[in-house]
Amino acid sequence: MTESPSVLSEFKDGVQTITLNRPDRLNAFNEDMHLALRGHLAAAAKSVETRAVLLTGAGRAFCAGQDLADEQMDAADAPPDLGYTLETFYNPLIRQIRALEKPVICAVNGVAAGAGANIALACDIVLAAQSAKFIQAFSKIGLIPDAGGSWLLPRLIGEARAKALALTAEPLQAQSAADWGLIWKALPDDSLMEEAQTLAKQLAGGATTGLALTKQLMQEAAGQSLDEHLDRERDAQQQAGRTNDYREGVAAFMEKRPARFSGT
Ligand code: LHQ
Repeated sequence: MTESPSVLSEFKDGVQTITLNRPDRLNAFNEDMHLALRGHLAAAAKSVETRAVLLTGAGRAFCAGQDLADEQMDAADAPPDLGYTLETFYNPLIRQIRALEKPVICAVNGVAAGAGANIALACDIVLAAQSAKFIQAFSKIGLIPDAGGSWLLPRLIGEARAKALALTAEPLQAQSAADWGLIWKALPDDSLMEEAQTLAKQLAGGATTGLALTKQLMQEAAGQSLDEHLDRERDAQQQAGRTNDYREGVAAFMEKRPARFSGT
């Protein structure tokens, strides 16, 4: 019997769908899964045909975070170096998602716990099944919210809610996550994937450079003054204005027809 790959990847309609695939472990991360995901994201970043990425999980969970049964996590003898694990695997992954010059949509199909929750939140647009929940599980095992969680959470939902979620590890239902502004939408379970694919396809047909610059600008904004940021907007708009897609967008508007963006 050949072992199934820990991450699946499929291309259709300009969208690279990447599926975490260790369902027996609720798609918890081990080294193999990290390396596979990194490879698929790098390929998606490089491919001219890929103009949007859709990340989801196989089975009943999105991702339960770090695989706590992995030998690297064994705290029985000498304490493991979790800083090394973050530096080597999680931090590059979060940076890779944020730097990808294409929209990354996350379809949270079930529970997202620990680093699994924060990997989802690092994506550009997060949709979740109504039955899904987000759990900052770290405090239950004596850890801190990683994979960008302690940075993202207070920015997305404010310090009061962020601290309470992280300190209590209380599960947050998808609908509340949407109501709080932690994610974009909670959707009925049976329509999640269809809606996520429709959205991904729509973005894959968009003006790719403009979308990438929009993502970058919003991510940078938190660390800049308005004055600095106005300069960044000027430069980005200058770049967007030089694309074929800008020309096509204006022509389509004038001709009262849908734009056919090429992504160039
Ligand atoms: C798992 C896991 C899992 C292994 C479920 N590992 N097997 C940490 C350290 C180092 C550096 C990097 O950063 C991190 C970040 C982290 O992510 S730390 C946080 C790790 N995650 C958690 O603490 C979550 C642990 N899991 C849970 O709390 C529950 O499984 C949730 C709430 C996700 C789901 O609960 P249930 O729906 O009741 O499912 P279950 O608990 O029965 O799990 C099903 C199976 O999956 C079970 O295995 P079994 O052989 O009994 O069927 C679990 O052991 C396994 N599993 N999460 N992270």
